[in-house]
Amino acid sequence: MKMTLRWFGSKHDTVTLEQIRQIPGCVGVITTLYDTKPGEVWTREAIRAMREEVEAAGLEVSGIESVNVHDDIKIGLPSRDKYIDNYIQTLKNLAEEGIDLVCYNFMPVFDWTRSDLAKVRPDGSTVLSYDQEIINKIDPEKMFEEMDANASGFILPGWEPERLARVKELFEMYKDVDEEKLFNNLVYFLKAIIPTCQEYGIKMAIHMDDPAWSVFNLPRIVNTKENIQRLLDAVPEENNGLTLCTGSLGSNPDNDIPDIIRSFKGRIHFGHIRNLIHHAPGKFDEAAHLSSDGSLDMYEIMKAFYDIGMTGPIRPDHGRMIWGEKAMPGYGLYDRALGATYLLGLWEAIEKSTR
Ligand code: DNO
Repeated sequence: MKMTLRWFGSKHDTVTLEQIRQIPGCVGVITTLYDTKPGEVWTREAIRAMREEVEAAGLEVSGIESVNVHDDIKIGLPSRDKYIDNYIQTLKNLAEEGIDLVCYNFMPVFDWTRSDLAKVRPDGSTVLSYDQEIINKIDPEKMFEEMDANASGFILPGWEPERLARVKELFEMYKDVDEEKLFNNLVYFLKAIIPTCQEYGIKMAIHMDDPAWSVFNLPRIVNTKENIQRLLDAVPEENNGLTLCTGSLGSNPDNDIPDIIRSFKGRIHFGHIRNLIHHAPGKFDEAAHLSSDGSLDMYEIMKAFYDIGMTGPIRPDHGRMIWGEKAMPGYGLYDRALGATYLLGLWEAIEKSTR
């Protein structure tokens, strides 16, 4: 296991590489070219500049989150082949710069969704939170504006403004895409890219749906043990793997996360580790990483990662906003640094007690 932190690049992140370098045990960043749009080819030069900046700070680029997938691929339009070719070229360029892990998602229209980006916890920290009853009252076309208005001026990952302008059109375009079609389009995409991934040694790691159910009646297909298994079976090459996100899967209490981790040994290339508190079905707040602060058992989760021999990167996912920090919701330094240290502590204890 390798401890990493997500970093959005010096132009977009309040957290610096120098700060990340001082989190004990953190060896790399998971980053992206935040200014690129889905469907574009990432140039070697831009990738190299990013890699060199990270390496100059004494860290490595442990993976990309995300190379976003163009909607035409998710919808299955004839133009998808052009965008798949571009995606393949980006993968080759990344591999040639020594980057071999790519996280992506296949959620239509919206990426991760929350009803509140700064819910106040009893200790005065603020967290991301979700309440289906609130979401039900929001006009889906207004969802971008809601998220944007609450983002404290930051561009949220997956909520880039150019999508905002097209939200009506996007809903229209996805009108006939049900779960079956979306699944087939995902398989089509993977079958097209996997030969390149095999040749260049790239691990693709799909992110789970967040939350783990359909939002605004849009189809969602990566959120239970069964549908993940189906996806892994449909494209059985190891390069077709997962970003195991505990917060996304854990939004549905029926998902047994340690069991899911153990079941997909060899296919989990990346881990997002986060805790949350369930209040009622469809209603949860994010929490500190510490098990006792939320509903997930972090010891059991880390133990499962340990037992499958996880060698890939993991990162503390969304942190609370604490100590007066002003940062992108979920992505401040302080609570994620606490999370990294706690998770590394669990790992050390598990390792030493197992030996
Ligand atoms: C939110 C993130 C997601 C994730 C994408 C992966 O904080 O977990 O935006 O990066 O879904 O493509």
